Amino acid sequence: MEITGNLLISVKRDAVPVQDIIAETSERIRDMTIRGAGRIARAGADAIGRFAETYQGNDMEVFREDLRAATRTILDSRPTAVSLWNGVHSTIMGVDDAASVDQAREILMRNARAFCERSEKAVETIARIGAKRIRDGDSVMTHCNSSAALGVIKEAHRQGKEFRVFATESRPWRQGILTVTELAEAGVDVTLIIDSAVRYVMNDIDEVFVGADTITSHGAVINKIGTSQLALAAHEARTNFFVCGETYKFSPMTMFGDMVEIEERETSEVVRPGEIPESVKIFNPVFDSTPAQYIDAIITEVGMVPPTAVYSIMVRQLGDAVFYKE
Ligand code: RI2
Repeated sequence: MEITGNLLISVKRDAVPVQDIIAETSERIRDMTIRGAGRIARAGADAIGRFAETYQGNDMEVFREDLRAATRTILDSRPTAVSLWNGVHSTIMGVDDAASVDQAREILMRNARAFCERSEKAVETIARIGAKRIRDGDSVMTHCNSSAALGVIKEAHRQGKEFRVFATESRPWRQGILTVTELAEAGVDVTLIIDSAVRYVMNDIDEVFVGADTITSHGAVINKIGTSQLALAAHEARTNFFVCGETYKFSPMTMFGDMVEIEERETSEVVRPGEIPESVKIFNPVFDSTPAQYIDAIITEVGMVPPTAVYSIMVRQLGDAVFYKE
């Protein structure tokens, strides 16, 4: 088995469907057909589960090698959201102890299902906790398209609260279009603004709710590019700034000094071909980091916590795995 670019290619035997599952999921995550940190985590876990379910062969050594390659392919699809890493790693947990391919298959399928269920439940819990912070008459701002943040807004609306939402366009992918469509369809009073209107509008905003791709051990939040600008503007306007993030968005690697890789995407996402002189360089980072001091609270499925609490929650969840290994 070898990895060529992003495609899993078998060099040992005839093509089997497991390769299609992994290659297809990886490609759909990479080209953003599947996007959003929670969704890509569930898609990654699910792909590994389906890989196991349809795997043919009984040689444990070959299976381990194929699983390693499949895992690497999924993880290489997008680099920033640690949710993908956590989703995949909680799926493969315990598989090293399996004595046979059948046993490994069972573990992987069970873990994948458990992760997806845990993830969906976490988003629902966050919605119920966060909705308490929206009051009648409030103006709320959100950025990009976060299922956790939109869950909060939709839950408050479902509870009959009357409020309005300002949603940023979120260039270059314009996920704000998805957000306003989703909220309008749910019956929420929603206004689309361009990204550079954030500070102008912020004075009228009561709460900001954004999602998270990765949360570091010191409470910084990595989320869609522009998030830190919302946080700065909110801080200056004394507006509450809330991050909605499931605990599988906490990055264990950051406890041991690793930096979060910020994904840079194609320049073609920013300008059309021929629109600007060829000599102009384009820089397209798609995430940024918001320091803990600009965040009022992180709304997780284990409660609404200050960013400084992230480290202790991670330690509790990781247990013995917390000891540093090279
Ligand atoms: P949920 C998205 O990334 C956005 O940055 C969003 O805030 C974050 O994932 C979390 O999304 P992208 O895939 O998990 O649009 O809350 O690059 O859905």
